[in-house]
Amino acid sequence: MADAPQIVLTIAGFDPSSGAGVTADIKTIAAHGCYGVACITAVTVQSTAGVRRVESIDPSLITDTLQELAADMPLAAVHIGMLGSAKVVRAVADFLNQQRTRSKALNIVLDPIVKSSSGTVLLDPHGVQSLVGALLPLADVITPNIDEAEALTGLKVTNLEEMRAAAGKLHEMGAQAVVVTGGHLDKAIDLLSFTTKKGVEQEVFKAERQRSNSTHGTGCAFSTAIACHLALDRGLPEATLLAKTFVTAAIAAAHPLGTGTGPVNHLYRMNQQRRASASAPMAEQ
Ligand code: PXL
Repeated sequence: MADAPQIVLTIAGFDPSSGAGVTADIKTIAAHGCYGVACITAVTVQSTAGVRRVESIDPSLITDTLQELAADMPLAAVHIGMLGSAKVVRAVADFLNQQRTRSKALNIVLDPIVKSSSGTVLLDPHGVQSLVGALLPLADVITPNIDEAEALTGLKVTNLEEMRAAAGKLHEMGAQAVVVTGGHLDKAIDLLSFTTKKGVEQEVFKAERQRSNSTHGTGCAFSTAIACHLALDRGLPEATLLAKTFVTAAIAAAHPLGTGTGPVNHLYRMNQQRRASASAPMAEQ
């Protein structure tokens, strides 16, 4: 029998269009050969056309779900997406503190989601404060886009120099490693910044910006892919590079779905495999 897959838990909101949120994350996790489990933090009413409504989940339901899963399966990595409120942030932080005392090996990736791309608030200001105080120091890596880097630091972030400064401030605030994603800039620049014994090291990842209307869920796909690579024992620079490659390919292979910003194609590798097996000669009976 093949080796058991690494288990990756995503703690995130539900987007019924499956471009972002837990259902999208499960696709990303499956695409990386891991087994995905999920804890829903909020339910949204949305489509590719935008977010219409957001309802939080009772924090005690979240705590019970997390305890149930962690008691049942060894978690190799946890991905944290939309949280919604300070109460939910605290429930997740309490769970992760408890898990970290049990297993130092748990990889934690925090995507500090504050707003949807259409501007709906997905974490209130009190929640942002709690996230900075309780979750940011627990995470192995946080993956803010430039708007989130601005919201967390209070700094203006519009170019690579300002991304470097924001990452530096996030380290001062307690972040061990940061990837600031700048997909909206002219060049799609991501900055990985991490602390070593020698001090802060920074690596820049550049790609041509893709002109595409299928970018719904890029942040979730990127941060979840990093969680999968860490679960598979890859280092952070390699995980970042591979996650960026995954998202670029998922945008390029996306089908135009919906009337608004379409979802990326998380499962593009399945189509590649299907095409490859369709063109392979049949085995002789
Ligand atoms: O893309 C950010 C995001 C994450 N998670 C959920 C969302 C959104 C954006 O709308 O709805 C559940």
